[in-house]
Amino acid sequence: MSKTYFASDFHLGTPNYSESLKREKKIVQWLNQIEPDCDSLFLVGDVFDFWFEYKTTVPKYFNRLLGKLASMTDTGIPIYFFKGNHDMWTFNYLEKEIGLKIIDEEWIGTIQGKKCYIHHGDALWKGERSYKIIRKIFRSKLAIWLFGRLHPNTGIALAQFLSKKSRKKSHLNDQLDIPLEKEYQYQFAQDYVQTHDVDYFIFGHRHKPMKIPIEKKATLINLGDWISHFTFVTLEENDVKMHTFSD
Ligand SMILES: [Mn+2]
Repeated sequence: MSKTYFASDFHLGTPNYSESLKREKKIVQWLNQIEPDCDSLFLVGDVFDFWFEYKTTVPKYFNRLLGKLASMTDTGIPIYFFKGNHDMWTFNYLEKEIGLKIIDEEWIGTIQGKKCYIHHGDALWKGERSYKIIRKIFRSKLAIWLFGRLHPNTGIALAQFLSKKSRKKSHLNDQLDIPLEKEYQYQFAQDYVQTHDVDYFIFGHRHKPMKIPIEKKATLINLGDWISHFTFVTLEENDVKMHTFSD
């Protein structure tokens, strides 16, 4: 029986080379394990802690993962790569060279008979207004063009500095143990089901594994992360299951 697999928030590149490499090898091990019964794979954002494609070069590293993904798409397995807030600057390398299907925002469709709404999970809720503006600027052609003018050594160093800074800040402001009613993804999903028919909301971004029933018989899923949880989700035979990978 074939399954659809979901995971997110590998954040490869952080906190340092050796830790990231360890995680990358673990992810490849997981991919080797799921490949035989994987009918499609959804990587729901923040695969990389930083990614930027220059016209003639891409960040070095991550070759084990990219090679594995390329070999999977070569055998015909569709792999969806959602832009996260850390790795939105992909322009066509991952499509052309690795064979990934790049998703800018949400993906809405039916998988194994279930209606799914899939998104990285940032900037969904109507209250996230100031963040949405910053996000728009980051994704703008002008910002991308300007960043592309920087020498990669400068640009990537700057990006790593900013990423570290934002992580420190978000750990203070964005606690994982906030009550469910205050979770933006939960608020968004509860609103959305009032007017749309959805079985599963599947998000990343919060690094907080969740599988929570919400109104109208829908379920909210957060994929967790591969920094401390090593969680993934399968959709199979009308059922959604959360798993923890152990090597
Ligand atoms: Mn994120």
